[in-house]
This record gives sequence, structure tokens and C-alpha cells, in this order.
Amino acid sequence: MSQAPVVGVAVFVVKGDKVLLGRRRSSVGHNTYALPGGHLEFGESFEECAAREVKEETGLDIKDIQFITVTNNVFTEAAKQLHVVAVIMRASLVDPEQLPQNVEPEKCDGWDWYDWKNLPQPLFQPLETMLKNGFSPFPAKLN
Ligand code: 8DG
Ligand code: MG
Ligand code: MG
Repeated sequence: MSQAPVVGVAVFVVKGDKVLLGRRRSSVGHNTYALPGGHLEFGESFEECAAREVKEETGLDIKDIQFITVTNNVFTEAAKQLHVVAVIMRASLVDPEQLPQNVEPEKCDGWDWYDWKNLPQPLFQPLETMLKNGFSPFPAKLN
């Protein structure tokens, strides 16, 4: 029997022209670079979920949390089949000097800032697809 789609929230935490990415240890997208994020919990707003997941995964405090877009992702290759409607948010740091911590080392190899023009490979497939479609979390001048 197939599972019902679930809602995910992923966050572009931006600092200058850099974004925060971490290499996944989870079975879906194993060893690919992805945004911090997770599943929407009962009663949460997208903004609340974004702030909670970023804090839980990286220790970072974010502000100016805005909705950007939504993507539809069907993962059929992992052992566990999964359909995620991903709400994509953008945010900045409360304190630009705050350093990311790898709070969930069983789920991620570690977090770092990457130049938008020089992203690590391979990217998590939903992120790769957004980029191929010309998406950028930055204003047009940086595209
Ligand atoms: P949770 O138990 O903390 O709620 O969940 P999680 O283990 O942190 O979930 P996740 O897989 O990191 O994120 C939920 C889903 O969001 C993921 O399975 C697919 C979707 N998603 C995208 N793009 C991205 C992305 O760039 N990063 C993350 N983390 N999730 C993304 O479609
Ligand atoms: Mg999480
Ligand atoms: Mg996560």
C-alpha cells in the first residue's frame, strides 16, 4: 500500500551570497547536499516549522522567514517510497556571527556555508531540480 503525501519544510538560510547546506545521512538523498528542514507538525505555521527545524538541526536562530515556493517530490528509489510536498522558505540569521552546529550527526555530516555560484555536488535531487528550473533564493542581481 502506498503512503499518503506528507508536508516538508526546507529553508534557504542565506548569508551574503552564501547558503547553508549539509550532506544527508538519511536514506532518502543519502550523501547529497540539502537544506535544513523537516516535516510539518500538527498546528504549526510554515514559519514556525522552518525556525524549529533549523534550530533542531543546526542550532542557528533565524529571522525574516518568508515563503518562497512549493515543490512536489516523489521519491521512488530509496527503500522507503515517499511523496513530499516541500514548502520552501528563506531566512537570515539573527546573529550573522552565529556558527552552525551538527546537532543531529546521525542525519547529517555537518553544515557549512556555500557560495551560490559554487555549490557542492551532488545536490539533493529536489534542490537540483529547482536549480535546473532556474530558481534562485537571491535577488536577480546575483543570478
Ligand atoms: P523530522 O523528523 O525532523 O521532522 O524530519 P527530517 O528527517 O529532518 O526530514 P527531512 O528528510 O530532512 O526533510 C523532509 C522532507 O522535505 C524531505 O524528505 C524532502 C523534503 N525536502 C525537499 N528539499 C529539501 C531540502 O533541500 N532539504 C530537506 N531537509 N528536505 C527537503 O524537497
Ligand atoms: Mg529534522
Ligand atoms: Mg531534516
